[in-house]
Amino acid sequence: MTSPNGSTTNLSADPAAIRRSFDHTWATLSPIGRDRVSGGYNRFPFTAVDLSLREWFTAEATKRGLDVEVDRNGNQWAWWGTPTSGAVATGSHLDSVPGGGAFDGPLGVVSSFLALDALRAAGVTPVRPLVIINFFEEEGSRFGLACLGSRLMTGQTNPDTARALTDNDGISLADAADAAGIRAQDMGHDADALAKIGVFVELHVEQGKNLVDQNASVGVASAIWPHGRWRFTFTGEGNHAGTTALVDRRDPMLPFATTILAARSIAETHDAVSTFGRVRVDPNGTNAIPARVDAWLDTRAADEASVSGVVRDLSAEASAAGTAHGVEVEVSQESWTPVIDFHRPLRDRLVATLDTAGISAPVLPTGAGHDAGILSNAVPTAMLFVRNPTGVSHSPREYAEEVDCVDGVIALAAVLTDLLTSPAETVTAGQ
Ligand code: HGY
Ligand code: MN
Ligand code: MN
Repeated sequence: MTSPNGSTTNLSADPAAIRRSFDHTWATLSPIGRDRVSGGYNRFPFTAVDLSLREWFTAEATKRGLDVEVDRNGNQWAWWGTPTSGAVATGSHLDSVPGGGAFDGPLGVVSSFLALDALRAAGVTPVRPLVIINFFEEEGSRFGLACLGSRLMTGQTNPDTARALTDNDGISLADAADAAGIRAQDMGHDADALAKIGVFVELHVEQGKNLVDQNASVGVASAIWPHGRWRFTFTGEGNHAGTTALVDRRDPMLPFATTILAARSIAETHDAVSTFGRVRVDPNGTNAIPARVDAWLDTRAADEASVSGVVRDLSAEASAAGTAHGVEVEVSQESWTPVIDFHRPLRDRLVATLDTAGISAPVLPTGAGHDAGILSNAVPTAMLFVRNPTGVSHSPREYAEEVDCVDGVIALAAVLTDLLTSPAETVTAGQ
């Protein structure tokens, strides 16, 4: 294979060997955090499951002779070569949404280790180090803010705000991190860590069906849709479900019900998607009219104006419904990610490298957020997608065909080979 820079590398990846190694590696990871009944995954940061995931990551790295370190924010780094500036970084995350699928995140981490194996089998001699990163709390499932590990590292989240984030049991990130051995007081912008990264490439299962529609096993990301999370709080009056006349009620569930239905119709008008997937009812008793309802809106669209339009119109609708029922409504933004356009020269380089390797990879946008998107504010980043036959994600039904996963490893290995054997100026500038 001849890379765009003209260096030839016989990345004679052996699909059968990769498949065997994939099966073995996947089998060691799969049981961790898996619900025996639903088959879904509950992998949340700074929990016993997370500790097992971190131990798995360290074991995979150690058996490959990689040096593992944990950065000030709790992200794990596995180094092939001496940590210096301008390294080629890859990896993804191991945490999940509640009841999530097996591939979202872990496919990128497993593929990174196997791509490293393929490079070594092909005798690739890197001119710079490779590092595999496991970012923590990418899903924001425990503390409510997605891509927390990469946001902290790049300074996109105030560390004091982050440390005060709490989970459903009221445990703060600071306390959970300290209990897990990560010094919460050290969390924050990590210029030293960022300086070590010349370029970051993340492989991820596609969360959609573009690759199915284009009959391709691997794709390259062009952009991430702007998206965010808003908390809608409906405050009424708790009371007895059996003795309170309808006219005397200030039931927050009613304006919330109006708001859920409006979220769908308003999303349609703005050509967006909106979801209320998480609700907290206080006191959540069958025979008690709720005092308060907290609900989280996740809304996304191809452009930022559409997302803002959804939030603006839905907030107005929620307030009007609240007034009609004597319920106070408060809307607060909890996270926001502007549109991410991936580094064009690097993206085109990946497409060219894959083409040279005989892999025709379409370029496609995604509505899903990723650490690569957050990091793109600080270093050139790119993403590879692996075909998802059903497009389903954030569900136990999420899966990818093994043959496509092997293609993903081969594609990642080809891309890493090019980036690891190219002159520095072509990598850090992504030229
Ligand atoms: O929510 C997302 O888009 C990502 O899976 N964290
Ligand atoms: Mn996800
Ligand atoms: Mn993910």
